[in-house]
Amino acid sequence: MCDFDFQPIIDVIVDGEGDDAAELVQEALDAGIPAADIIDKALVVGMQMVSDKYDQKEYFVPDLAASADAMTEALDILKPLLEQKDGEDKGTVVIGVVKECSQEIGKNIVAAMLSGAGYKVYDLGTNVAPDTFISKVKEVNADILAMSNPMLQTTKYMKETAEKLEAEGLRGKVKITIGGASTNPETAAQVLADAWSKNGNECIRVCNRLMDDLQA
Ligand code: B12
Repeated sequence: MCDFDFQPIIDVIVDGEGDDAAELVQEALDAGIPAADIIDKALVVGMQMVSDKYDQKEYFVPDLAASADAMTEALDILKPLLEQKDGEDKGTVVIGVVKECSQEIGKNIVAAMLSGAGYKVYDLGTNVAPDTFISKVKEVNADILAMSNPMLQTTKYMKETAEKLEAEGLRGKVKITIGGASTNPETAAQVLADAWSKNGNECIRVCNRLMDDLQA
């Protein structure tokens, strides 16, 4: 099973061929490949190649959009599998992409994986203003606020949100975790978040640790 050839899936993501992506992903599932492996070893790899081509000015925004559409078609098949719960109720997470950003694929993966890991997830979508994050956190009594930040220029909104949470007196009750292409572990400190993770699997481990901290 580990010698499964992910290259055809990588290629259709790079070429932005959605129908083919959906078909090949279904074939991988039928061959017994776990959804998380298809994401990590094919979809994310393909998207990184797309990103490199964009950096090298070989691809432009319409190419990014075509690859993103292909990825979305593939994820439509995988999401229900990621979301299958293991029965536990681990905590409540509010998640969204920060203000002025509409890039949501990474956030969608993380939201689905957290849901599958037993978290109750409220997904606010994209372009979420700091006040919108705060009202949802209050409304659902969230344990964790998870912000996705694909673009460097929107980093400031995570800090603004953390400061507003502090001003509401909620900082002791609500942990903040962040991620996205334009973040790293240092960004977490910079925007007053408690944690950063690279991907959905790490985010699950981080949220489990944050829940332990809250309950300590
Ligand atoms: C596809 C794409 C788009 C698509 C998005 C479609 C969609 N429906 O989401 C479209 C075409 C719309 C787009 C538009 C733009 N994009 Co764009 N885009 C990308 C690209 C190539 C891939 C993003 C992606 O989906 N990756 C696949 C997913 C699975 O990976 P991911 O997002 O990184 O998510 C993973 C982790 O980061 C993490 N994660 C993500 N969120 C969270 C949240 C939490 C809480 C945690 C813990 C973890 C986590 O887990 C995920 C799963 O592993 C990236 C390059 C890149 N390296 O990411 C550029 C990129 C993000 N885009 C970029 C830019 C510049 C733009 C535009 C400004 C281009 C333009 N001139 O118009 C616009 C901005 C539009 C806007 N205001 O939002 C830049 C940002 C640069 C910067 N440093 O600020 C990047 C980095 C490209 C580059 N190399 O320069 N883009």
